[in-house]
Amino acid sequence: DLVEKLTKQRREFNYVESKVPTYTLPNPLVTRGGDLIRSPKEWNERRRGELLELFREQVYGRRPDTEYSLRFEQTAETTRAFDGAATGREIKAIFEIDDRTFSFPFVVFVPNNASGPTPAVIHINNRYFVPLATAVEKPDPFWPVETFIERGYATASFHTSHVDPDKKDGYPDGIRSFFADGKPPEDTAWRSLSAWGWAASRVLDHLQTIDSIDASRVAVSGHSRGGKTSLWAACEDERFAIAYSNNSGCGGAALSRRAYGETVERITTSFPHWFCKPFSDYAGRENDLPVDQHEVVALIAPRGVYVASADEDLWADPKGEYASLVAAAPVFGLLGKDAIETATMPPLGQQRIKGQTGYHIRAGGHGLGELDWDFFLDFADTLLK
Ligand code: GTR
Repeated sequence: DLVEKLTKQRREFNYVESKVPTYTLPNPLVTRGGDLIRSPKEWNERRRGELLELFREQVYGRRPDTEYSLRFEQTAETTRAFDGAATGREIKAIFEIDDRTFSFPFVVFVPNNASGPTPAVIHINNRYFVPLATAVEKPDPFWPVETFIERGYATASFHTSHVDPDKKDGYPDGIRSFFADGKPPEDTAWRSLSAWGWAASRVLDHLQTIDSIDASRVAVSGHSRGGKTSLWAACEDERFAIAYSNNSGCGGAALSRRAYGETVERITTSFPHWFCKPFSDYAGRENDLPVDQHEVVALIAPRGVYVASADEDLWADPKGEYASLVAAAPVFGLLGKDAIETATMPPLGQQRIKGQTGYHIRAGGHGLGELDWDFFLDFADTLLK
């Protein structure tokens, strides 16, 4: 079966549930000093900031506070996309620090016939850039623009590597190096995942200038490394109303302590540019992490979080992805919101939604397609419409 096959392929990784180590998750509602958080006020004033700092220092790195200017330049437009249903624009985000500039392109679509400002989804595309012309001509299940429009959503997307190249030695060409004026990154400085999430926030800056979009109803989404990014983007930027994390696995929704499928050791070795240096120190000793990934979900509370898995994508640990969503429920509860608390996963191909959180596990392998989007938009409808 699948577990046997995968175990043979990747002998050093665990795919057997009974071999998951025993662990205790850190309680998101207990401070580092051991105090129990009892009110929304205490959460906001004492715990949320502390947790955010822990993730910056230990996992994703700290963003720079260097001042920059940002302007948006339109490079292409079509007002009649999809038989007149949408207007599409290609935009260049141009950053300036002193006399240096950096830019990345993104594409935005807004429905033409909406009765008022619409919600929107910003999709972090880790695979490729979809220029305006391609988006109009060729349906793409990875970013199904027409589906968004039909369902009354505006949408925008950019390609991660245009912001920070997705490779070990890509630093000199990315936004991080631009901010550091070419100096090498400090151990606890931001890495690519955080840089991509930051870029999603800059796209949101642009959406805030569009009258036909309601910027208080914007979701951020991503698949796999993009799904790790969408979660962290929503932790760092509280303007995002929902984070959708698809097949995000290790360093995304999956609990690090389960060490099932991809591990901290493997991910920090294969992708040293994704996480800040301290995260790699937890290789093989996940139990020592002061945080775990359920607390990323908790940091997004009381806003919406949607997690999706695929049953053959064991590398991403579907059980661990679901478990972190459930383990964050007490924080939603403290903040007066409902969230999924059921310990057992929903049946294959069925969606579970409760209040601010939603989940599905689809049949098949690692990927993002129409079914995932349909389920996600059903969830988004409950919170944004
Ligand atoms: C894999 C990586 C995963 C996931 C995936 C992807 O190689 O191990 O963590 O990010 O790539 O982004 O598709």
